[in-house]
Amino acid sequence: MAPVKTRAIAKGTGKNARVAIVRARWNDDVTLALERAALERATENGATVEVFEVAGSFELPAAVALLADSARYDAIVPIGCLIRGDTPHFDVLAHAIARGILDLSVSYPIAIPFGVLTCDTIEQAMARAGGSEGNKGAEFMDAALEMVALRQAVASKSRSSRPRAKAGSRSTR
Ligand code: DLZ
Repeated sequence: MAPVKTRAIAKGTGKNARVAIVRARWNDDVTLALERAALERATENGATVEVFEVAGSFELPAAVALLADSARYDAIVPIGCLIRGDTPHFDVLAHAIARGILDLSVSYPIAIPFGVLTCDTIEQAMARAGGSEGNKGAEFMDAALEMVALRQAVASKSRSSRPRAKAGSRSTR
């Protein structure tokens, strides 16, 4: 039998998803443009969105954890932009933030994409925030909504494959 291929997301799958965007203010021009595209994509898909701000990308994992603990959201999209400077600061931050967000994404039952641009120059960042390379903010939101859809698909498959209790039988739990 031919294998069945299923893509997790179809247009509109994010309908009714509750989404938080948390944006770092460092490199404001870039992060505001990313936020705009993410917001647009979420509303196009019927999600409801709340937007939060933090100072810099380093604060993003802590903010995501706080929002995740509230249990109010199906997806939390952190948005930041790191630009390489003259010191090793960029590498330290980039690795710590990526690790922090990865750990959260596998610890909470919530969609948490990696929404931080790591660029050598501001020009590279602007190119990815609505310039020649598109707007990664929309892609971050697509990734989040796709994970929400995947979670919903897995939950409904588990429900439908669970054996039903016989009438009159009592649960042992
Ligand atoms: C300090 C700093 C530097 C040098 N560069 C950036 C950057 O390119 N992008 C960014 O989002 N944040 C930067 N920050 C700020 C840190 O993320 C953080 O806000 C501060 O170290 C305070 O914790």
